[in-house]
Amino acid sequence: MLAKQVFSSLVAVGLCASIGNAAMVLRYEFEAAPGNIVADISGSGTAKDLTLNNGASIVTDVERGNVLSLDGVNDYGSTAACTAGDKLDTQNSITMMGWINTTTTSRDTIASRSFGPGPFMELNTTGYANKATAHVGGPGLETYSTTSVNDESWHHLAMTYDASTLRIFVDGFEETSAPGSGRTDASQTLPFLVGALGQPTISRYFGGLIDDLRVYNTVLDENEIQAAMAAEPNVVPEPGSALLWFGILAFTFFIRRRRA
Ligand SMILES: [Ca+2]
Ligand SMILES: [Ca+2]
Repeated sequence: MLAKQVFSSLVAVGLCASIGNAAMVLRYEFEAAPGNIVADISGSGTAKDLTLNNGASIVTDVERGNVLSLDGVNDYGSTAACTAGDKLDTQNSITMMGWINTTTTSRDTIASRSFGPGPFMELNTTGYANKATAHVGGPGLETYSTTSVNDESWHHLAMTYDASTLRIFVDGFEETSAPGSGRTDASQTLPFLVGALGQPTISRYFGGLIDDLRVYNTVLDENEIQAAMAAEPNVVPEPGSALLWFGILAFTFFIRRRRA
């Protein structure tokens, strides 16, 4: 009986893990002890850990626990070079999201997969009045938030692109979109960057704090984005998995009551 219960528990855990991580291909929570390497805790494929460069550091924030701190001068994080067909070669669907806290008034990139052909999220004051920008380089699309997000408080930014529409979400709500077509990017081998824009020259260094940065290889809708951002820092159930866990716990309780 005990073996059967253990097996059932393992199946449940495995089911949750696969559902919770099915679409997430990259995640940095910045909770590990300070150091130069930030673990990719997405649980998807080969981990793409992030190397912190030029003084980028992990600091403790009263609201969000450990977060990434960048100086806006030359700090950034980078993965190893990507390869065509790897888990970040998202091609026709992508969601990028993360929390930011900044007062920057320059054009700062929050996260990017290369320059030119790649997708990126940034704060953009070059003609867009402190608005956030979502960009996908394959079809050359951009769309901008209507809310300013450089007010020194935490904001959640998300961008999605499904090969037809680019959308930007601020604090869980869609603000603008732009129509387009084609891949998110040309297949390329440049690293994924946090806090800067990539090749040919690394630039647009972000000044401020970043937390819980994620990339999905599918498009999340507004409800799923809100579910992801609503979770407590450090204890973040993925969309769908929290409900599944509740169901499993309720079922286990029901069975135990019947046997008692
Ligand atoms: Ca964190
Ligand atoms: Ca520095």
